[in-house]
Amino acid sequence: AQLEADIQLGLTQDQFELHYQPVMDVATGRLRGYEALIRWRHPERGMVPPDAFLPTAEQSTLICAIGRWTLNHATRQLVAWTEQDPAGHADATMAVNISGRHLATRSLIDEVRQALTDSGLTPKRLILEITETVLMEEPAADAHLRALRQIGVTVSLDDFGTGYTSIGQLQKLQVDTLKIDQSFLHSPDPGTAALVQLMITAAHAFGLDVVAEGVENQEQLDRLAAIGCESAQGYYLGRPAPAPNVTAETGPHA
Ligand code: G
Ligand code: G
Ligand code: MN
Ligand code: NA
Repeated sequence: AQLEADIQLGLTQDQFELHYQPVMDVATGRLRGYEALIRWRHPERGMVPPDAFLPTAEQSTLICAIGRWTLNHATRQLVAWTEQDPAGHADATMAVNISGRHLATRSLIDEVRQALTDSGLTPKRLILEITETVLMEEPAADAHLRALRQIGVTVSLDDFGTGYTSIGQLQKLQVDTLKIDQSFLHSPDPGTAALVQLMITAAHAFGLDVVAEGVENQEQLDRLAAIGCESAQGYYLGRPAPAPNVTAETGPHA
């Protein structure tokens, strides 16, 4: 309860901030967009990572307040970058993580519409990341994602491969993009490469784009290029960073 009260206070006192991690085009090395990742700059505890407060926030409607805050800030930030550097950001996207509890609320649809109107961002440049588990377990997910896609926003299936979605189900889900979980790039098991190849082939067959997560070196990037994965994200391509340090030129640095 103390943590909940602290989060509530943090929201009113503007203690949260977003860090942005670039998503790069594998074939060209160019910027495709960013994922917004929340951080809590706590007055006494310093920078608090999301794993330390999101589980508590998810136990109440606090997670919806955090979600609204993130949507509003991330959309405005992308529009600001686009105004500063139109050439580098013309079609750049902004991905925002949406929790299951927030997706379950019908009001999310109006909140997304409002964030788009307030920021002036083109709907398709906003990507909502939904985890595979939420999509399978939240009864309202399908209908709400359908309504969100009707607005024109892009939906991405996050952490793919860690849950129980079968490849065949991809065909019926309300998603545009698949994010392959970073565990697949980091596995020492040689069979994993074939599995990644299979996921990418299936995703393409169903008309989905693919983002590989957790790229930490050039070999991983080369392998993704060879199997036709269009986008990649990871420390090798750029770490999550606060807004002032992000530019369209963010690129590989070993
Ligand atoms: O950097 P990393 O530690 O940022 O993120 C850890 C986890 O927190 C990830 O699973 C990510 O999806 C989640 N996360 C980060 N920011 C947000 C956010 O704004 N909302 C939600 N619901 N999850 C987030
Ligand atoms: O939303 P999602 O669960 O995908 O959150 C992404 C998480 O992965 C964040 O915590 C982010 O900081 C982290 N991350 C991003 N790139 C890398 C990477 O290359 N390696 C590792 N180990 N973690 C990463
Ligand atoms: Mn994510
Ligand atoms: Na993920």
